[in-house]
Amino acid sequence: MPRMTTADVAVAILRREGVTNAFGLPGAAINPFYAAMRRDGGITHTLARHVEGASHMAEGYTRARAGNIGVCVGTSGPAGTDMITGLYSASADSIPILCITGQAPVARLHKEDFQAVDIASIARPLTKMAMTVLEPAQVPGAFQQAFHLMRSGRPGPVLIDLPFDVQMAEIDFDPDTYQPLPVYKPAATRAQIEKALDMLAQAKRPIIVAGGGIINADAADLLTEFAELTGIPVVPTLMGWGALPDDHRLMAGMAGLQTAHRYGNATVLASDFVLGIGNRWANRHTGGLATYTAGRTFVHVDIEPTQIGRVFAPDYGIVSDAGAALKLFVEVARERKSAGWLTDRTAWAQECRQRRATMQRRTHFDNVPIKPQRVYEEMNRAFGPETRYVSTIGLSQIAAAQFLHVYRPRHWINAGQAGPLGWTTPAALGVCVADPDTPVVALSGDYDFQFMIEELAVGAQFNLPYIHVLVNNAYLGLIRQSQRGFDMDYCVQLSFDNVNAPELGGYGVDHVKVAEGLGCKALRVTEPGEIGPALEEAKKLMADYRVPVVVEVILERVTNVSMGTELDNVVEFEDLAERREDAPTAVVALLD
Ligand SMILES: Cc1ncc(C[n+]2csc(CCOP(=O)(O)OP(=O)(O)O)c2C)c(N)n1
Ligand SMILES: [Mg+2]
Repeated sequence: MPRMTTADVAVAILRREGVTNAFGLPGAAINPFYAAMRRDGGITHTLARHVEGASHMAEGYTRARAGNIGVCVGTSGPAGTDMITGLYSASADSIPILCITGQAPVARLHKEDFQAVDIASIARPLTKMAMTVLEPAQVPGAFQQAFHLMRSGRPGPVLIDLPFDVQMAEIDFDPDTYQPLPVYKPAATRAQIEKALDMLAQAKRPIIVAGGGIINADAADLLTEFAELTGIPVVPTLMGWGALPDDHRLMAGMAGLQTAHRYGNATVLASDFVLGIGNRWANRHTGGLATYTAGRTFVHVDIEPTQIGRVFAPDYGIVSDAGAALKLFVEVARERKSAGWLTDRTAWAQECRQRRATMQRRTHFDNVPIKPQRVYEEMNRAFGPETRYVSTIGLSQIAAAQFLHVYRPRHWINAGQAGPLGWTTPAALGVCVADPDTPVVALSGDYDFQFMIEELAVGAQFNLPYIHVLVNNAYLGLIRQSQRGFDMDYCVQLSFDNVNAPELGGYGVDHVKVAEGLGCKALRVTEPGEIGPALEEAKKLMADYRVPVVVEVILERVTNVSMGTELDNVVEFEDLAERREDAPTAVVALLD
């Protein structure tokens, strides 16, 4: 039996569980683990500039490809606390990441040792398991259990905290006979699916609400097949966006208070039946529940039993992995179709499509300073369906969801529930590591960009090229807009006269200089006609230099973005599209 340090055991298990990449930064308390990674040589390590950045890189890495599990590594004390935001964001969005921290020696944990913090207790509410491993012989089991839990049921993160002496201790372990534990995923029964389809058959105006669980289950194709078989329009949630291509005839638009389409909300309100699959009725999707649920029958399918009924009681709940449920939905629907039992939904689907063709927001503005809507129009022109978008939060992200087009699963990568400012840059880098062959376009407001700007150096050092569209309004824009309710504009200004860059005219930080200082390329545009050429130039720079390329667009300082408190009272602040030229990149042509 091979005898090895538990650090070597941990790395051997990571390898056998399929890990090829890690994001992090070393410190004294995690050096034995780094030594083991070095000895093994099979894990590519990306050195973050901030440990929170490493945790978001791990998230981006997981989110980019089915089956990926991002690993982030840090030392004891502040490294673990820095990664807490990543654990929160990952758990909130059902994303598995494995966070490994060093720790003070076991015998000194209670002595207020240098950088000894009870990280497992801090991480516990945000993880499926958080464990300080006190016995060296428990290390194999801890890692085996970690992978089992991350992949089973509702996916989510795990933290394993390894005291220095535990990492150094030797145990007997045979890597060759190590076997990952079976993964548990509940599956719907045929009787449950038949009952759901019976209920659906009673409906006149049904829709499918497609959540991120479909993406996690890698079941977008099954969703598309089911929608096509039954002819039922699909409303993706923000986490499910891309499960059905935006140009699909059954794509009915997103619904919600912010990241939503006018036609998406109108279709939800017109519906009488909602089949939710792998979704969690997020409050920014539903708005007020009275409006959302009135006059509608709900069937809810989710992998996590306690999610059924959490937000409101559905008429029928099914505990199932989205993929397993959809497989049966397709099977039974196909049988019913050949038996001639399926209701023809053509008229209802056409009605939804008509709404899509008539309820668009205007994007074409020629104003200087630039209006944000125009940026997304130009992005739609410049970036094809293969593009993976990465964004976090703010007016920038809300407008992106309203105006951009997403055609494939995992091509809208967003910290949906937690929305931690600063997430975009490191998450985009994690996506680049996971899939270097697909173009990545990140989108940030100026504040999100400034939060973790140092991570750009990681992209420059490790040659992780992507385009970062930075929409600069010199404001905490979303919070400025929400402060209208308090009749104030307080602590939300990012503008100042930069003594080194008077040409910025009070827009504050010189992002171009900072990005260049970090080893990236950067362009700035101030006129709408310059956006398209700048995006093309960015593609060239990215190919030539293999580093992140920032395209900063100087926006008008105040643009309010459509939002509201109920699905039926989203406030519009701009003219709506009336002619094709008002929304020239809309997928469904505006009816003249
Ligand atoms: C860590 C953190 N703190 C505060 C917030 C609240 N918040 C949400 S959006 C926002 C302003 C974002 O400004 P910016 O990135 O410039 O985007 P804009 O809304 O201007 O497009 C703030 C402060 C948050 N989401 N995360
Ligand atoms: Mg801003």
